[in-house]
Amino acid sequence: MWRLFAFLFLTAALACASPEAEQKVRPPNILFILSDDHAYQAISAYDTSLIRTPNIDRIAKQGMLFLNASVSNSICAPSRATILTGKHSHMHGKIDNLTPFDTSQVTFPMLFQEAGYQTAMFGKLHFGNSPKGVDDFMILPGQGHYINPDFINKKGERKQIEGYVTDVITDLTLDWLAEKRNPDQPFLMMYMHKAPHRSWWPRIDKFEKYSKLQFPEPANLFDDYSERGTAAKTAEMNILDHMLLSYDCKVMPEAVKSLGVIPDPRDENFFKNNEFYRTTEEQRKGYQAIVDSITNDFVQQWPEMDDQAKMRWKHQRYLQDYLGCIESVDDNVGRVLDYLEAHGLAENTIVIYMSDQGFYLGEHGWFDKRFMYQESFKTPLMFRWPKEVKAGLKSKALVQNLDIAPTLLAAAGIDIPEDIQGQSMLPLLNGNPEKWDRDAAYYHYYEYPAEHTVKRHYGIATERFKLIHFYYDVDEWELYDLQNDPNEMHNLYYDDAYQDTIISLKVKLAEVRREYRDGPSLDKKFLNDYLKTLKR
Ligand code: SGN
Ligand code: CA
Repeated sequence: MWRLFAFLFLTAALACASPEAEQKVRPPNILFILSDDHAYQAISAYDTSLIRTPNIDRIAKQGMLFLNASVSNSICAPSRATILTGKHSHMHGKIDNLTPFDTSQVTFPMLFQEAGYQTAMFGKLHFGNSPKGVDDFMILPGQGHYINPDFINKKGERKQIEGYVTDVITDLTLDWLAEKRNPDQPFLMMYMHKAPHRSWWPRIDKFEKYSKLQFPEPANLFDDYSERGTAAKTAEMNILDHMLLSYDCKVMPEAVKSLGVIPDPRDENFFKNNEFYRTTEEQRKGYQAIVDSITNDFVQQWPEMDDQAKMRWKHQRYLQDYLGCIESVDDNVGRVLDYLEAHGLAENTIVIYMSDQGFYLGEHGWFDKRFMYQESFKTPLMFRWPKEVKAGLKSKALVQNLDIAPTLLAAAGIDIPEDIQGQSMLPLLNGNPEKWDRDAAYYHYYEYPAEHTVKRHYGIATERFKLIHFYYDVDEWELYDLQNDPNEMHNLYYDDAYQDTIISLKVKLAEVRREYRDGPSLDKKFLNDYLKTLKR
């Protein structure tokens, strides 16, 4: 509370001083934009081969683009808990999507609220409980829906809003900025999209447009996992084998059955389980016409296709819907950026765009995330603050989602709690990269046994190498040389030429686990086993 008084006092005092002086000390506003499962391969600031995202790119061009940002656990709710607390999963306890988030913990919006910020959150949180530290919120229940979504407000009421989820979340955000924002207070806006999460339903016009487009394939679409361990071989996220024809690819279930394909329950209940049942009559007509044309194409082509052609057909269908969702995200980000500009707010508002993790768009033959391999370990991240950060910067630093909270707190001049494990990225943003000392990013994934069957693993990534240990029902190590093998196709763990590298990486891994207090490294048995692996 004292901070609020200090801030109000300062503002009042400065009202008598020059406008420049006020500009100088006024804490920045924060617009934190989070998307769900947005692969960096689908942002043109990173990669122009799949889609143009001119609005998201604006943030990068006018600020700093992080080329090696990663998450500490590549799955939705754990990553969000890490963003909000600045801690690794084992410290905040939300190790997977199922464990409830312990709301007695401090999250950064609470600290902003206490410091005198006006705070709000709109969109997907996915904690199973309501956010703390926000004056206003409208959140999607659980994963939420794309079409005519329901929202939960601060009073706990549930309200359905007609429209497409990405547009609706943006409308709520813009309405709040226009009608509820108090110009005498700085604001923290958490603007959090559901898109482009599975099952990838674009708005009707984008669905139509993208269903007619074709996209390039990644070099390793047909990865057979022969040079990697058990985990990659047993994961159930292969586009050919595990992507569903109705639920995901939007072929009418009768057509799937008529061709003798055994339907998954999610396919059988296409209408009940999917977004279709939420449409108004008019929306239904629009979607149905496109679903019918997809179904016709399927019926004509599928019987003649071999497995390779089926993989290609499903991959195209997948990208069409996924990228159609992204175009709406980009348009809507543009609406909010325009609002900031039109209202003189752009200069002193920090805008962050990131995803809760990356995603496979066919690399290794996959969709989904979870693995520590590049496409899901890395996440898009860009940061704009015209008043303090130069335009057009790029950083290769090994920043992680746990650095968001301390960075924003530092930027706002709010004390960073001592138990936060992330580091402020301000030195990088201010052009002092020598003050950034992380040389290995730590990762730990837990959600197994579970959907997609990605085995538990932890590891470290340096600028050049990645060392991963899969455990629980296996005990396997993998090493990748990111310079010589950027697509991570060859596990080098058993290669004699890399044994010294492995030892130094294992020492680093033990150090990092100790520093972050990740349980087993402090355990005697673990240390003994660990020393044995060094002597292997
Ligand atoms: C759902 C999806 C999964 C996805 C998880 C986690 N299946 O369960 O494919 O991995 O969410 O996603 S679905 O049949 O319900 O679409 S996360 O972003 O929430 O972590
Ligand atoms: Ca996600």
